[in-house]
Amino acid sequence: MADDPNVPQLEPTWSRRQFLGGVTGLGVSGFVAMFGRTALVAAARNFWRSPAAAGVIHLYALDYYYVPNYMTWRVGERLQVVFHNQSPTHWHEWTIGRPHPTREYVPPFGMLNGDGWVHDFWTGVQVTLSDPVGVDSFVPNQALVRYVGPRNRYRIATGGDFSPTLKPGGSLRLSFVVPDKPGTWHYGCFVQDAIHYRIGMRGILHVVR
Ligand SMILES: [Cu+2]
Repeated sequence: MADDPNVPQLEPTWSRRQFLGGVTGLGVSGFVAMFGRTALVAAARNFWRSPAAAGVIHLYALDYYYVPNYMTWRVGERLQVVFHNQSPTHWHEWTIGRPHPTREYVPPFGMLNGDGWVHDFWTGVQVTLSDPVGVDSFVPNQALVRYVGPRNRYRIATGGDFSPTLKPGGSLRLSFVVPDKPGTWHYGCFVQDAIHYRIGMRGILHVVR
């Protein structure tokens, strides 16, 4: 598949380039050679304490990863996340939570996190949904959701965590004030029996005060 010339080649080093967003133009090895490993670690640490997002964030789902795969949100900030499914062929969702403490044995991969979250980040959070395009389904779970426009365009469903699932090419806007839930959260796509999540379709969200 990866060698099929008809398949557009996705940038394979996206994550690493994002990770080193502050040192654009230097490869990892060049950066290490110039500044040493300690500096690289320091850069990574600063990266994890990246400035809190403001305004509109675009979150892209691809096969099988998110861009960006990290975010920092500040409690009380009013944000809009426009979630886009950029895959030409696959359905993807966006959930945020904290991982299940139990793990399960999945041959041939070994011990893996179970699917789904223990805590759904969106529980009790007021969220406004708008501009639905190609929404396959939307599960509000315990969020307090307001829908702009005809509800049938959101294909509201029940079961599982708060989750918009988009068809290929779909998009959806989520507007909310970051709730007072500081700490490290995770986001992921559990489509196809959580295989997407397990092979890397996930990200980290820092919520800071
Ligand atoms: Cu997915």
